[in-house]
Amino acid sequence: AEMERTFIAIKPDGVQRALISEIISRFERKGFKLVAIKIVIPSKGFAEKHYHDLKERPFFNGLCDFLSSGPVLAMVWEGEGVIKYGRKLIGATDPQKSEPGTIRGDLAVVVGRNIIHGSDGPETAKDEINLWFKPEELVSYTSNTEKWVYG
Ligand code: DAT
Ligand code: MG
Repeated sequence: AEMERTFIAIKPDGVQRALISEIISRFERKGFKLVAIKIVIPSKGFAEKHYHDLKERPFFNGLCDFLSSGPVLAMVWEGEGVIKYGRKLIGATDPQKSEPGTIRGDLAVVVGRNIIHGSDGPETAKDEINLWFKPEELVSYTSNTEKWVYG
């Protein structure tokens, strides 16, 4: 299987709303593998680095204030197609447009409080994993479910 990794973060609203286990469950039950996890309060400067692609947008400052306003659950998930399918599990950026069944569709209401982040492609996944985690924080292991998930 062609394994890839993506960066997934539960934003301060998701943590405060006690949605950590609900969100982790959706990735875990799908068959994806958790290879890194930690809870951190990012500084404003760190949030600006994370969202550097959006620095020209009018909501950039508020977005970075929000991301640094409380604990964030940072994770790396591994699996075949996990970058693209992770985005599918998450749903559209605006929860009003997210389908029911998606994380944002089921659990969030407005774009400014959409509870979760997921890398949008292979390049950003690599960059975001490197920004949030040291190499030694990523754990390589064989899951006993692999032969049942992948055949
Ligand atoms: P996504 O998080 O789905 O990758 P994005 O990268 O375009 O979306 O934007 C990052 C975050 O910025 C998004 O999760 C919520 C916020 N955001 C995006 N568009 C916004 C808007 N029009 N108004 C307020 N916040 C917005
Ligand atoms: Mg994005």
